[in-house]
Amino acid sequence: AAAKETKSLDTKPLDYEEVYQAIADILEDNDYDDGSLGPVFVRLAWHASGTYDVETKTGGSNGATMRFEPEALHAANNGLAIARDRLEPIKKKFPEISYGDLWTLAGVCAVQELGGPTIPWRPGRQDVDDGKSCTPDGRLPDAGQGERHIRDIFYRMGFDDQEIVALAGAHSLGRCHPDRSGFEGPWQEAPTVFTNEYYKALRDRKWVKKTVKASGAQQWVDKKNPDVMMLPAEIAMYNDKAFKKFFNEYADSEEKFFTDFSKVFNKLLELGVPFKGDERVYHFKATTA
Ligand code: DDH
Repeated sequence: AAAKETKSLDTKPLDYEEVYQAIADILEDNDYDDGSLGPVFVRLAWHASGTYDVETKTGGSNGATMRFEPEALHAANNGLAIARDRLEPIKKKFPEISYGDLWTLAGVCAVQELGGPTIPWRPGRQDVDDGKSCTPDGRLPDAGQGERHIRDIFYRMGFDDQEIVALAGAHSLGRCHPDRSGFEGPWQEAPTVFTNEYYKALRDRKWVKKTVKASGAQQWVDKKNPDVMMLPAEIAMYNDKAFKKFFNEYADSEEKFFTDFSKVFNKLLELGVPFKGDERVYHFKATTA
């Protein structure tokens, strides 16, 4: 009995505030892309979660199946090994956290630290030990396709038109890499600051077609600043009447975008997670605020 007592006194519950802080501490890296790992962490959290299928209740961030083949090799996940590897020292430091919790927490941390809204987050994802529950390829959106495909993909996850458009605003962060997706460039000039500039760019700029030299992929670029880009799927979405209404709402109001993004990103990261219901919901405080 004495030994048992000592053990329970020694085991400190995992402090997710500490994990959040540890992730915040590694975001800045002047040798990587635009100086921050934040965008690729957000993409990792999204691709881990966006495999969910409401009908079969398969996929999602529970399990962290992207660690295994074949999911690790799906073309949509090109480049995400970088994000997974960069989070490995944090997993070593806090071994009790599941990879599913760590990756989604990294997405939350990155959005907040780069100036975005507070995203409620709770732990509860359990890892699996092999790739048996990897989802089939093709569950994530194909940027070369149009609005019908995008609706098919996101309705399958359980999102509606407004939520699809709110989620797309994550492209306020980061860039496309020719060796990962074939596309090239950021969506606006400040890819490490979370704002509604993505929506303003779609609404206000003149977009012209361009072929990426390195890959042959077709994308759209800002006529005035051809370093800035949009994906074929995004121009197609913007030209859809029902989607356009929401794009313009978010271009008009960053406040509305932040409120809606917080809800929908939380929903995305929780798809298919078997919460017990008594988990504490965290609202982490951004260290940069
Ligand atoms: Fe995305 N995204 N995404 N995206 N995404 C890419 C990069 C990033 C689509 C295609 C691409 C979301 C939705 C869509 C982020 C977050 C989110 C790239 C470039 C392509 C292509 C990858 C590369 O070359 O490195 C398409 C299509 C859609 C769609 O909605 C139709 C969503 C929902 C999110 C989210 O997080 C909620 C982020 C962040 C990046 C930047 C990554 C980086 O390394 O930088």
